[in-house]
Amino acid sequence: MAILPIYETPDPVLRQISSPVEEITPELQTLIDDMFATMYVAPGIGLAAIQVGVPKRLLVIDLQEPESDEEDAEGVKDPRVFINPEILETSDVTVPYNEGCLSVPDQYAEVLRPDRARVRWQERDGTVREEWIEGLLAVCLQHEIDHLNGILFIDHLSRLKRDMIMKKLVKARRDGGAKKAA
Ligand code: GNR
Ligand code: NI
Repeated sequence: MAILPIYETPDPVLRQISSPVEEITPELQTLIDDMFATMYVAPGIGLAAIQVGVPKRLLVIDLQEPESDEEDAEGVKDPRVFINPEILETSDVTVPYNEGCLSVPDQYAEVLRPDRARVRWQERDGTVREEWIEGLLAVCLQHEIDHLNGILFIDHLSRLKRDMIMKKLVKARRDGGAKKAA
């Protein structure tokens, strides 16, 4: 399994609108495996294909993954695959959640989103499913579906907050890709 490089804002790749998956091929299965490997190493709880440069309507989520690439006492892995996900309906109730994004590294801000969403998608074997989704899965799924539409969580913030995050990102990079240097 390959660990793929993750694109970061302001790379225009992240602004592409992803295209529907037409056929579930062995290559797509490999991409899914690579996306999980990449997400676990990052680490993150979700990853959209466009974040690794593939403009397809495909995303993976594992809410059980806190900060390690191994199973631990916190629980076992719960890998979920969403192919061609569509939000059919959302509740009128919105909840704030302090979001982060692997494509906006180390920056966090509260985003308001509907607390429940009725979603239709295909599993990795092609099975079509439709369910009301809630809680952290609803937050994460809406964040990932935004990626498929070229939207980042910072787009939901005020211009002032977004500019502050972009400035901090530039500064963090200038101060030496701290993560790798440290
Ligand atoms: O790892 C991630 N954590 C997260 C936290 C709150 C809301 C959304 C997310 S998704 C993010 C990984 C990512 O960037 N997915 O696109
Ligand atoms: Ni993200």
